[in-house]
Amino acid sequence: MNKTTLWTLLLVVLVAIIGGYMLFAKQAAAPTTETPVSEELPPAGVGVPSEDSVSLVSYTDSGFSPQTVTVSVGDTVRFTNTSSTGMWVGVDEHPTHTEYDGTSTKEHCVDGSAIGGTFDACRPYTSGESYEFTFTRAGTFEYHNHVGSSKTGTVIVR
Ligand SMILES: [Cu+2]
Repeated sequence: MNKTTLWTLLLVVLVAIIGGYMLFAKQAAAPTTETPVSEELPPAGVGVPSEDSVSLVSYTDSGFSPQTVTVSVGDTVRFTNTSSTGMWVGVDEHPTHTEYDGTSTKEHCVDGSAIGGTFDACRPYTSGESYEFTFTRAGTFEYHNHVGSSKTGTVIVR
């Protein structure tokens, strides 16, 4: 083996090493360009916080449960009738329902819903129906079932 053959062999080995390295580097670099895409996928849980601002109250034959809920201004309370009777959620005082905004049932109930955003369902909800109200003012609001006024509850808005 002469000197020229040795140098040629060395050059071939060197080219093979560099070529192999470049090929490997290209493959190794590929996943890093795809990583940001997979990190953009998780926002699947983004809808969870808005679901947290809805408090659930169920109305059974023994009354409202839980009896007292505490929420923040802007939060919604969903009252679901799971009883065998009607559920007309209305802010105290029975029967006028004035303690949320000063207006009475005769003033704010029009065709089965409250105008002006007061805390009054304005009609009996049947079993399985839900009445939702979003509290826009702070305070302690006692309420009752207008068609079964011995059943009461309290919403504290902070
Ligand atoms: Cu009432």
